[in-house]
Amino acid sequence: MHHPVDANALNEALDQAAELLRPARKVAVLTGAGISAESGLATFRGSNGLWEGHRIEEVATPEAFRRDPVLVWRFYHLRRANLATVQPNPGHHALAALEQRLGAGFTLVTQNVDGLHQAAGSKNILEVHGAIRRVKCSGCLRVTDRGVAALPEMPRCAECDALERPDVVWFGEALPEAIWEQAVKAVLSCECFLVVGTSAVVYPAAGLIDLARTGGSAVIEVNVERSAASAQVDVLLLGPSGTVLPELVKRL
Ligand code: BJW
Ligand code: ZN
Repeated sequence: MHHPVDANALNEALDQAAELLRPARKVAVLTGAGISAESGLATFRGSNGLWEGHRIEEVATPEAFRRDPVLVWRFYHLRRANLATVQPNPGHHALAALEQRLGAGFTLVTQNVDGLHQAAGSKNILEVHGAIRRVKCSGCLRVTDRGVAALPEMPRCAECDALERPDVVWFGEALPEAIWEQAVKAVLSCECFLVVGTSAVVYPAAGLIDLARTGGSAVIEVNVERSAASAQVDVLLLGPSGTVLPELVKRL
């Protein structure tokens, strides 16, 4: 881990990444669960990725919710309660600082539903998988922001009494169209694309990496290990985003 050769390799990669990022006036970022790991939130596919023995593909689907809404809600109640206890980490803050530097040229596309980018002060955020602080009525589709306050075990809509669900995107569901379109536009027009803390296996979000390349952007990845995207990036920064991102922004 702390072998000097590794430290040197990361240092050199950080210099290369800074060279790509420094001249860019349009920058897009894609974040995944890894950026929130250092805030204490479990990732989906890591060693702590199972919840009570269930894989995410078994609880984050409309079928699972129809079959066993109590189970699915239990999973989300726990994660909502957990959110009340965690804070953004230096990785989130570094991205907020990068936005300060770039202004309107900066777009943050996040797969995360945890709201920690907002808490760190990022502004131009596209939440392509929804937000866990919001619930959506499964009947009339009304969306309400509930923050992280405790909810009834099975929350029901105040308007139509149908069962409410978390306003997140489950497997097999479409991403919010307008938000997705903005993400595609930002990624196609950016000069530098930063991919942080994602296994890059869930589509269509992972497809943004290909799209960035198609649009001619440089791609920088930050991850503690190689991901499905690593073979196609220009610079891979192997390390925790909470230390790597502040280092990168410092070098600009
Ligand atoms: C660190 C770190 C540190 C750790 N520092 N790094 C076959 C091929 C292609 C696609 C499909 C297919 N079969 C099915 C599909 C479609 C499916 C899909 O992609 N499945 C694949 C798994 C195969 N996709 C969908 O269903 C999507 N919808 C869709 O396709 O709709 C089509 C449609 C069109 C029109 C009408 C109707 C339908 C929807 C996908 C929704 C995903 N939802 C979830 C749950 C959200 C709610 C919730 O949070 O509960 O989103 S699943 C889960 O995975 C969550 C995440 O956003 C997403 C991505 O995970 P992420 O963020 O990458 O996390 P991990 O855990 O995988 O990785 C963490 C990474 O961090 C690791 O690499 C670590 O190394 C790293 N890390 N610590 C830096 N300190
Ligand atoms: Zn309703």
